[in-house]
Amino acid sequence: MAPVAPRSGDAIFANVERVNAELFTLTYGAIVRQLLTDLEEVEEVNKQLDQMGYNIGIRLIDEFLAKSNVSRCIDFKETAEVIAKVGLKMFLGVTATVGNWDAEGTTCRLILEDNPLVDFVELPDTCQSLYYCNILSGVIRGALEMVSMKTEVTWVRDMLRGDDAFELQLKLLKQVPEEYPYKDD
Ligand code: MYR
Repeated sequence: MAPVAPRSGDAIFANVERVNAELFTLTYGAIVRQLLTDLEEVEEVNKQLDQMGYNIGIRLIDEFLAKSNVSRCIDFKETAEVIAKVGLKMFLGVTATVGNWDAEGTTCRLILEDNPLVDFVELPDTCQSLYYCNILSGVIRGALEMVSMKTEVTWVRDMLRGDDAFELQLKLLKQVPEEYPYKDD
């Protein structure tokens, strides 16, 4: 029998990454399915996914800032680019294209180049109003809130609902000025 050729470290890591990504995708699918069973109403599941994402986002921002070395953004346009090119890449392995800015520079849209959350997913007819990826919009909203930006993050296109892309709208509602934490006596 021919000896088994050892695989290079790179090949093993690529394989581990792929398996981790699949496990993550399948685990997320199982969570959504459980929520649908428990909550029954699709609208409630949408809310719950958003809330779960928010709870993750408010914690994940620390890891993001520590690992990315990103410093304060000068405006919301820069923030959106950082999310699209650094944040999504770091936690989801994808990037997005930012566009469709309004005149004030407070609303834009992000088109995801890919969406690993939906691999293997098909929505049954009873769930056509489900925002399956609402966890993601919640994560972004939560993370931004921790850096003083109150936002509304919504899906405007969703391929699981028959659209031709995954597109998020980011709307800056309020930028809370950060206060100097110490009082001068
Ligand atoms: C700042 O001005 O303080 C920097 C703001 C950077 C915010 C970046 C938020 C990253 C959110 C990551 C989303 C990941 C989704 C999977």
